[in-house]
Amino acid sequence: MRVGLAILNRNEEEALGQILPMLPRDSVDLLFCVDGNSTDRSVQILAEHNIQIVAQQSPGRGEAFRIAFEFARDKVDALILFSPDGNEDPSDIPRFRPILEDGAVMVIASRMMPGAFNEEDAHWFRPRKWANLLFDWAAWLTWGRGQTRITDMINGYRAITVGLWDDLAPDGSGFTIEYQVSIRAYKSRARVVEFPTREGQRLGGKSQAKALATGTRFLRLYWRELRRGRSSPP
Ligand SMILES: Nc1nc2c(ncn2[C@@H]2O[C@H](COP(=O)(O)OP(=O)(O)OP(=O)(O)O)[C@@H](O)[C@H]2O)c(=O)[nH]1
Ligand SMILES: [Mg+2]
Repeated sequence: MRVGLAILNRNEEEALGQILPMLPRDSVDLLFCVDGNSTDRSVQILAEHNIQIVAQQSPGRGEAFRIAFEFARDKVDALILFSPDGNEDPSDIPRFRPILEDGAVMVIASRMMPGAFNEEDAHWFRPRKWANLLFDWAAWLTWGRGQTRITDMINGYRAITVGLWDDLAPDGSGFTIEYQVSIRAYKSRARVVEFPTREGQRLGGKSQAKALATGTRFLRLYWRELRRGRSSPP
């Protein structure tokens, strides 16, 4: 099985320099970065590390996912999506392949299952984690009953086969893309497997996910998927 690694980056110059040397390059068959029009030194740093850059014209993570699959579809069988901002542990990258080779069509690094660590676990107030739990349970109760519950439906750190991506045809924008892919995976009863990960702290740079606006978009997406039912694509 050919597995590619797609780095999704927008203005992460501070983290990139630390994270890129830690990538286990030998464990993947293709490595590239979808850059969302960074205005900092990201592109130079990526080039210094010999990483191919695929340009992204319109903004948002949904668009970045679609560009990554378009670029890689005839080169690999599955793509690992990776954010280089310090949240995701590069030493997890080799863990995806054996699970894919075992037949999973989506593999998620979960910050929510037993043995995992969420960046908010160090505090008592965990608004993002609680919102995540709410969205996870709502989707499972609506579409997932009878299937193994996905504990971290919104995490970006995951591998998806090209076949599943095409079946689900996700059109979500921005930060809703992961939730939409996870919901549609339930709808099509796809084989999703998770493993526990440790979420790190952001290494500089700025968050691009505004909590309230993102939460509202998640609610809208949930409603849209509910109205859509189980049509094809799901
Ligand atoms: N290619 C591309 N990458 C993006 C875009 N928007 C965000 N990203 C990247 O996606 C990753 C996740 O975005 P973040 O802003 O860190 O969102 P988050 O992880 O929910 O928030 P933090 O807790 O602040 O880390 C980062 O590596 C960003 O650089 C975009 O429009 N295009
Ligand atoms: Mg982040």
